[in-house]
Amino acid sequence: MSLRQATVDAVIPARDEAATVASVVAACLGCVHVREVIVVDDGSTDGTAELAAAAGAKVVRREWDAGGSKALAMEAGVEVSDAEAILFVDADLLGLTSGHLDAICRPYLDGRATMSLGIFDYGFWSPLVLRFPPTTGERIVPRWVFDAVPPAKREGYLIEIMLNEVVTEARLPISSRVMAGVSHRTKRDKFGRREGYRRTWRMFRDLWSLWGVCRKRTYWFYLRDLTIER
Ligand SMILES: Nc1nc2c(ncn2[C@@H]2O[C@H](COP(=O)(O)OP(=O)(O)OP(=O)(O)O)[C@@H](O)[C@H]2O)c(=O)[nH]1
Ligand SMILES: [Mg+2]
Repeated sequence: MSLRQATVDAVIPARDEAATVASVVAACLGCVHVREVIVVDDGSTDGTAELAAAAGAKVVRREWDAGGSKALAMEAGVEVSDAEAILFVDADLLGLTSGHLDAICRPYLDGRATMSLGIFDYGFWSPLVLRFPPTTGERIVPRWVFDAVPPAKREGYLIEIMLNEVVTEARLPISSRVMAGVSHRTKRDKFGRREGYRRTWRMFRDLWSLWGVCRKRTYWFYLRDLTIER
């Protein structure tokens, strides 16, 4: 019996993820804590929305935003949900099972963590990666945490850092674990070598731009308030 009787919806931002979206939706639907699975697509041209709907997700389309944005897709998903907590999951995961998501949700529902995370399986390097500032897309937070990120800071790939900041600045407990066997299709897999590296570089450049914007103490609070679970 969980301490918190919170409703949880899964929100999956997806842009051209036809190869993996159905299996990710299935994993979310199988998570014992998840009520509804919401896929937010903007402008996919590969049938992502149709595959997600066929797999049992509610699909939200943001076709008016030609550029697309992971953060704005997450925002649109939160807006159509009235759940007390949101389990964010990327649509490009390989090897994800419902059990991984159950394990992410549990510390939140037991009241042991305000934010609970799943990290890719990096094998030998996982213990190190678990202690990096997390940029993972797999995390559960109460909706107030998402709402506390100012709209001006809901930008592309930076959103995860902003969620970290809300939780750490409030000195709230965080839980993290390795999702054994889970990886994702990288940008090279999706777009080919050249375009893949270009997009990865752009993402890291955006993340690097936060240097000097985010307070360094946030990372210290993160480490201090972190519990690593199996
Ligand atoms: N709806 C929507 N989803 C997006 C957009 N950009 C990224 N996503 C989704 O957000 C999730 C994470 O995006 P990725 O591009 O895989 O980012 P990443 O995993 O952090 O980066 P890599 O390590 O380079 O793969 C995936 O499910 C994407 O489909 C977007 O513009 N719109
Ligand atoms: Mg990815």
